[in-house]
Amino acid sequence: MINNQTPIRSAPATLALSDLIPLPVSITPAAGMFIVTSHTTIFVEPGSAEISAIGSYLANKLNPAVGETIHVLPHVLPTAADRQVGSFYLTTVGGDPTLGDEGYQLTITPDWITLLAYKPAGLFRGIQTIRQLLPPTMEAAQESAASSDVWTIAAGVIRDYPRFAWRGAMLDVARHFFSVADVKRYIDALVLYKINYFHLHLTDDQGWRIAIKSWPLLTTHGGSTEVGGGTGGYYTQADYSDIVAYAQQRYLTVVPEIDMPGHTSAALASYAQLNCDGKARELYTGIEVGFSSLCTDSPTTLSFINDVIGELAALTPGPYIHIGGDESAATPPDAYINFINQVQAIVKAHGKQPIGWEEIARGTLLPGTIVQHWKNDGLAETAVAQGSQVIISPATKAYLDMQYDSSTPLGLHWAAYVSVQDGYQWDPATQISNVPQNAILGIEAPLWSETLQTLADVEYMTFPRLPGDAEIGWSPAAGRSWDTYKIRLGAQASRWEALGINFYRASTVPWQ
Ligand code: TNX
Repeated sequence: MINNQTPIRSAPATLALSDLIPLPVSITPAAGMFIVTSHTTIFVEPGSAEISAIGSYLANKLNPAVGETIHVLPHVLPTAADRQVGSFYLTTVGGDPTLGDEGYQLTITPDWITLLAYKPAGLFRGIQTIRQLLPPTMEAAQESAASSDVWTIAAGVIRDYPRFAWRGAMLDVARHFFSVADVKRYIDALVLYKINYFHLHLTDDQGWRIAIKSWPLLTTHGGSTEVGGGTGGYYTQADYSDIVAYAQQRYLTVVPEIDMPGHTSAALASYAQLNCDGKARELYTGIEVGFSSLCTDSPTTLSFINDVIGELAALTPGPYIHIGGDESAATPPDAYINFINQVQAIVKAHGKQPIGWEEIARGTLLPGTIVQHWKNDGLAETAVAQGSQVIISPATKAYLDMQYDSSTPLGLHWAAYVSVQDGYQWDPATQISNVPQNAILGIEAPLWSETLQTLADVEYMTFPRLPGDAEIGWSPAAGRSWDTYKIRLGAQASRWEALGINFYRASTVPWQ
C-alpha cells in the first residue's frame, strides 16, 4: 500500500517522545507507524448513534488533512486478521471498567488503530490524544495541504485515565460579553486538553447575560452594557441551549453561575424591588467589587431566585448550578449565611447540586454542596470539615486573568503575577494543609474578563497556561516536571497557529 511513501510532515518517530498534554498514564512504544490516508475508514461500534457521532467528530478533524470524506461505518470489532489496513476502530465493547468514564486505551499498529474505552466519553478523550499525535498542521483545515502531506502516528499503546474527576475552565461573560461563536471556539480549544467542565460566569455587576423569561429586564436592561461602557449583550435561552448542546457533544458539562447576593448591580438596576430601599441602582461599568447586594431577607428576592434557578435548571442538563456567593461585603454577615442556606435548598428543589465560591462555607452546607476554593485556605478547610467536596482554583496559581508578569499587557495582578511555570508547578493535593486529595473533586482555571475585550484577549491569557492546569488535573503527579513539560508545551505552538489560537510566547518556553 502507501506504507512505503516518504512522510513529508510526520509525527515523532517514537510514541515515547510524543508531545502530549496532558501526559498520559502510560505509553508503551512499538515499532513502525500508522499512516492516515484518504482510504482510511473509521469503524465504530454498531448500534450506537453516540459512538457514530464521535466517529464523525474524528472524521471531521481528519477530512481536511486527507482531502477526502473519511467514511464512518458501524462494524463489530473484528479479529486482528480481519481488520482493514489503514483504519480506525472505535468501541466500548470489552472496555475496561477500571479505566473509568473518561479513560481509554489506544493501540496503534502500522496497520490499524483501536481506541477502546469503557464509556463514550473515554473515546472522545482518546480522540484528543489521536489529534495531538498527528502533526500540528493537520489542524489547519486546508484541503490544499492534503496532496503533499502524509499523516503518521508512531505505533504503541497508550493507557490513560484522569487523576481528578473535575478539570474545569471558567469564562466570565459578564464583565465583557462574548458571542456564542466565541464561546464555541473557546470550547473547542478546551476540549483539546481534555477539560470536562465549563463554568460560565453569567451574571455580575456589569451585566446579566442569560435571558430569564419571567424577569425580562435582567437582560434587556441589565445586559445592555459591560466594563468600559460598551454595548454588552446576552444569550437568549436558545443561544444558551446551543452552547450547552455544543459543549455536550464534546463531553464538556456546562456549569452556569448566577452570582449572588453580591455582584448583582445588573439585577439591582433592572428591578427596583430587588433593592431593600425599593430604588433601582444605576448600571455599573467599572471594575470594583463588593459593593452590591440583593435584599437578602425579602420574600421578593427569594421568589426571584426561585424563578431564575427554575428557568436555568430547566435549560441545563448538567447536574450543577453555581450560586456564586463571593465577595458579598455589602451583605450583613448573618443575612448572608441565612441567604446562602436558603439558596442551596432552592437549587436542590430544582433537582440540581449547588456549587459556590469558598465564602459559602460560612453557611451550613447541605449534603452534596460543592465549594470552590479561590483565596482563603481556612474556608476550604471549613468546607471539608462540613463534609463538602472542594474544587481547587487558587488565584495565585490557577487564575488565568492574572498577568504573566509586570510587562504583559492584559489581566490583573491582585493575587500574583502567574508565570507559565508558576501556573504549572503546584499540586492540588498539597495546596491547602487540611484539604486532602480525597476531599478534592478537582481543579478549575477561572478567567475573569475585566480587562479582556476580544476572543484574542481571552486566548492570550488562556494559552499557554490552561494546558498546565489540564495536566495538573489529569496526569499522575509523579510524572510531572517543568523541565519536560516545557518542551511538550513548546511543541503546541504550531498546533495553536494552525488552529488560529492567539497565545503568549513566554520566554521560558522553548517554542518550536
Ligand atoms: C475576584 S475570584 C473575584 C472576581 C474578580 C476577580 C478578578 C472571585 C470569586 N471573585 O469578581 O473578577 O477577583 O481576578
